[in-house]
Amino acid sequence: MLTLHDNLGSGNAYKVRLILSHLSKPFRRIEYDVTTGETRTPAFLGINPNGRIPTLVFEDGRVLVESNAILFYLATDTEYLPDDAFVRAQALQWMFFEQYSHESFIAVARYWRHFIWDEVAASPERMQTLNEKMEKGRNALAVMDAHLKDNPFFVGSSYSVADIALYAYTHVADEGGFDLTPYRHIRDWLARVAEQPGHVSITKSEFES
Ligand SMILES: N[C@@H](CCC(=O)N[C@@H](CS)C(=O)NCC(=O)O)C(=O)O
Repeated sequence: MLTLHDNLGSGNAYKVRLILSHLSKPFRRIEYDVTTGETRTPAFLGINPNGRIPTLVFEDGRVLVESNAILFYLATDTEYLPDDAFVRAQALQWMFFEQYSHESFIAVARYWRHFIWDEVAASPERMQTLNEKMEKGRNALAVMDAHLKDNPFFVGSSYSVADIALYAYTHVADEGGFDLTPYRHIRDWLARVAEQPGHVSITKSEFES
């Protein structure tokens, strides 16, 4: 069985739980507290030298890290990865966008506000950085909203790994202080994603071993 080194608060790890649920693939879950360095122990660094979850371990011992690489692998030969090479590359385009222009601002703002707020609020430098991240996060939301004005999903006309990657932190962006009210097309898309068969919430841990 697959083993997911996981954290229930993490959007990156949620991407993996979500596609596994869509695919009805059972997995074992091991929870780590990412606020106390549990992914930085020698034992965990032996599995993922980068010290981060999600980390997926296959039955034969192979290890795959980086949420969007895991999504890409698990979606291969399924309806969640487009067949057409150009559309598949467009899915990757949005997944790279997610990691560089979205997750680094929206996920980090959420982590700071929702998980380690006292530490951040006590530091004027971090509060300044937070404001900068909020502005860049709003830029990413504007790019997404403009795309979704004319498209039901991020690539092609159906739900794919690109939507899973972008849904993970967008649907909890309010926990990072982002108000989604102005982004009507994003809100409609969030509702469409939540209607997909096999959808689970970010905190659902039914596969826990
Ligand atoms: N680019 C990576 C980011 C993974 C990541 O930042 N994981 C965080 C939780 S969301 C983590 O493990 N943090 C613990 C640490 O850095 O010690 C991915 O997409 O999987």
